Amino acid sequence: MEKLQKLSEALITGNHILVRELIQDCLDEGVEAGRIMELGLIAGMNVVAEGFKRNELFLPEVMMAARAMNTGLAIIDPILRNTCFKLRGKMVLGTVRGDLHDVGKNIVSMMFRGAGFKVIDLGVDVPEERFLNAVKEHEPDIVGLSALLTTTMPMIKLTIESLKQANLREGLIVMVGGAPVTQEFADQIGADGYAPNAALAIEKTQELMKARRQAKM
Ligand code: B1M
Repeated sequence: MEKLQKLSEALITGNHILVRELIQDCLDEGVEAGRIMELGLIAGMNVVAEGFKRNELFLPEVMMAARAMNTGLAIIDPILRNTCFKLRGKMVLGTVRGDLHDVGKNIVSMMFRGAGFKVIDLGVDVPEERFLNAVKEHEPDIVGLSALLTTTMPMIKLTIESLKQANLREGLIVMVGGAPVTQEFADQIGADGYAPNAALAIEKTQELMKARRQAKM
């Protein structure tokens, strides 16, 4: 528990080398990867997000913290990936056009993988055409759209409209999320599901997939 606290602190100060070392220490001591992520990495990133909101932290500090977060996620990801073997579904995921935030999207990606989904992660600043091409190529069950800026939220709507225009929307589950996204917005733009965090996104997706299967019977 003390190590997880230190890990949070290392993340908040953007010390990615210490983050790597502390994660390794925790793993060596047998701390579960999910706990390292929740109580060390996500807990630290939440403090950073709150500090930025209150003007106590500034962009360079936030960028260093985000780099430390992504260093940590890269270590935890392969471990969580190996915890589940049954393929539950396939998801094409990305942060929409104009938006470079990837910490939350990376957590969603990792947790879905850990829950047994194959995730095709398109990265950040993903234009509509790339989502369309990925849907054609991979034929996923789910498309996941993440946005962190109020100015890029409309890109979620445009991506859904592009899917419709290309006749690719039917049969797909579109999940949306990101700090400014709400259930109300999701309803307005015709998404199937919204979740405020990665764990609830998995729950909601599974609920929607179950409802689809039952509707087909
Ligand atoms: Co930016 N930024 N940022 N930023 N940044 C915000 C979003 C902001 C709210 C900060 C603020 O002013 N209070 C603000 C947006 C304001 C607005 O739109 N109204 C903002 C701004 C303004 C900007 C810039 C414009 C700043 C500038 O340049 N002047 C710029 C934009 C760049 C661009 O994208 N074009 C910018 C840049 C950056 C950094 C590069 C410094 C860095 C990003 C680094 C990176 O991602 N690699 C950064 C960061 C880190 C933040 C804050 C501080 C933290 C975001 C984060 O990582 N949160 C953020 C403040 C905040 O959110 N309170 C802020 C932690 C993460 C775990 O949470 O991403 O919400 P989150 O993900 C959660 C859920 O939302 C959900 O699950 C995740 C995990 O549980 N979720 C989904 C996410 N996607 C989902 C998808 C789903 C389901 C759930 O289904 C598919």
